[in-house]
Amino acid sequence: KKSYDAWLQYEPVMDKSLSGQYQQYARSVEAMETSSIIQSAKQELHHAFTSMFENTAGHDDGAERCGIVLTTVESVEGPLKVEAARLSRDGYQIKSVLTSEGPRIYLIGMEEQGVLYAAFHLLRIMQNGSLVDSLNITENPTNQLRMINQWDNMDGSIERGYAGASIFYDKNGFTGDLERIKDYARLLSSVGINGISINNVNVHHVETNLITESLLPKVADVAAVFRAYGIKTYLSVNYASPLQLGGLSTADPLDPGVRAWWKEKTKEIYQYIPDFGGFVVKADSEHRPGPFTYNRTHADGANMLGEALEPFAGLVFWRCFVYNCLQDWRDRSTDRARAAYDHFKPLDGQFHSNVILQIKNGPMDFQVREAVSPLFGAMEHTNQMLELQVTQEYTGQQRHLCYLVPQWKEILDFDTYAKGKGSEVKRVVDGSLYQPAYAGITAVSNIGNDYNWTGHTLAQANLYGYGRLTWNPDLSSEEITAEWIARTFGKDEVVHEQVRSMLLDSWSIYENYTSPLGVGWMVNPNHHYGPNPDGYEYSLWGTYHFADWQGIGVDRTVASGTGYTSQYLKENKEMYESLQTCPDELLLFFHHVPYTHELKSGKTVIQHIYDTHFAGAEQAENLKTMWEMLEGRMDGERYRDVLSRLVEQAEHAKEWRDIINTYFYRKSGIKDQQNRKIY
Ligand code: BDP
Repeated sequence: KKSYDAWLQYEPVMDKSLSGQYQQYARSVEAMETSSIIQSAKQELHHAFTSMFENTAGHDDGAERCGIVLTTVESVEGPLKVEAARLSRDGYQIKSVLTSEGPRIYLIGMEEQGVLYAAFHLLRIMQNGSLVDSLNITENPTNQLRMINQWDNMDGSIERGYAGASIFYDKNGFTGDLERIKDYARLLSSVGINGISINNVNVHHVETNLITESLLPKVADVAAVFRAYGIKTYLSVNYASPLQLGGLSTADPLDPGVRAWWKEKTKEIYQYIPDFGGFVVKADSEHRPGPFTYNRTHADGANMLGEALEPFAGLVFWRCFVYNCLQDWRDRSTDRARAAYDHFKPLDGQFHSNVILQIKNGPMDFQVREAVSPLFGAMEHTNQMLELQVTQEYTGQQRHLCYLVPQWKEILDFDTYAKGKGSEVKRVVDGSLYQPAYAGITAVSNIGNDYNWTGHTLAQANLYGYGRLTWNPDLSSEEITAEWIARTFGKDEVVHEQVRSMLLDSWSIYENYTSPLGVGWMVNPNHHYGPNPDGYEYSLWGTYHFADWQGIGVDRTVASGTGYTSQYLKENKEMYESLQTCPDELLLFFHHVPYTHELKSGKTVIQHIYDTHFAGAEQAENLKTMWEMLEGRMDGERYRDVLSRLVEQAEHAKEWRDIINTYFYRKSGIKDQQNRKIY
């Protein structure tokens, strides 16, 4: 099925002259090395060429001394070698060369994974129908760690998963379907992902056993599949493992017995998986155990694991999503948005060199709109990693179209001013600002065992775009979108134009009919789908918007609120602190204002709410109409799948519109200037 192949569609090349040119190369694929990664590259090329050309491509190594040559810098000779020496670890070159024996394309990787990336890149060029006879490409990834986090549970469910069950687990064991996992590895590797953690950050009783001899052989099988695609395997671990698995009476990170236990355990893991990546840890958050139980800091906890992993060059991803979810907001002296910074900033410089702090993009929780976490750039002596959410928990759960690349671009381009102007988040996490030992980007995956991976077929674009941005955060939303459409749907210009504008507008459309002006939430408790102005499981007092009859918003200023703005550096602090300079879209994130407060747009807050909600519901309806114009321009399966979701979205957008508008009308008593229907 086309939806299963996602963006790895290798359509027959119809253009005779292009096809002729490609086949000159495709008829022989020669590899200078044998290794599982190089095999994967060859396999992918072979698979692609078989479906692109009528005459199956030749595949005999060395049969003809022309065609495509796969090689690492080490094995390449002459001038090619000298030039390739500028590559970084995962970098590669693609070079078309006319030799005495005929034309050749060299795919040269600094290491093997670079060769694989080069193969995927060459195929991308061919999918796009571009010429390949004078290629001269050098690519180095901007980010060193380009990760994905599965939130899969061993019972087969996926925390915040909206695309079926897990492809890894079922009934508290492994599915054993390594073919499916391999196809996932192909998708990930094709966009440059090089690390994956394969279980939920909430590590329950069963998953705690993943690091025991009963399950490690299975983890090793999965790791072998990913290894062949240049992807390292990581596990989320339970901080309290020494209690559950080791029979110890404590998990105190300073207890010698506990430390010895983790060292032994880690050694054991590496016996099964010699290139194991390391641990992801959620501690002291939402009922997970952690070092606070023992009056220890998060540096104590993380460093204990860091030391255990160090002999094997493993890493610890220690999550900064630490807050007191039981906090009662009658006490306004604390603010959830402050929590990560308050906990971690004082620990700067205390973390082991292989510990990386994994920081969610915002200080709250993956809302449709929130401020960027002030922790970025605030810890000069600590490895930092950005955590995004590809799975659409608060952004429509893959039932609504919400293309997140434009949101991620804003986050990456946000200037922290940590070292003056030009200290964007992307420069913090690519390591260029402070030169930390490790840095990068990670994200929660949006895939499951649905035949199209992501439930909503167009949500494939989020996974694609995420990967591309981790490779190169300077790619524009437009470039990424155009690539994805061409690779997924081919060259039809009408499809291209419609899908492009649908995707690029979808985030703002979703924002329009959901929670306004950065206030966030307003969703149903627990599952977080659909409108509920006061719902949220961790707040007994309505969600965090403090709406009453006079006004709305969270006062996070130093002057009169929680003081959260003080966590930013001067430029941003001043911008957010003042009502005059705080951007409209984050107004209610930073300020509590009367409904009649006038925005920079000239509208009052209440009128803005009404207008955006009416507009958003109309825009959602329009997405459906736009898609309907594509009937007959693609396979029926993908057409119908997307259509059915857009129908649902249009309906639910109206529900959002009515519930939100009515809520604020009843609170404020202020009428819509245009007298539209509010219930
Ligand atoms: C929230 C999710 C929750 C996750 C948590 C986390 O609602 O399911 O466990 O984040 O990131 O967004 O740990």
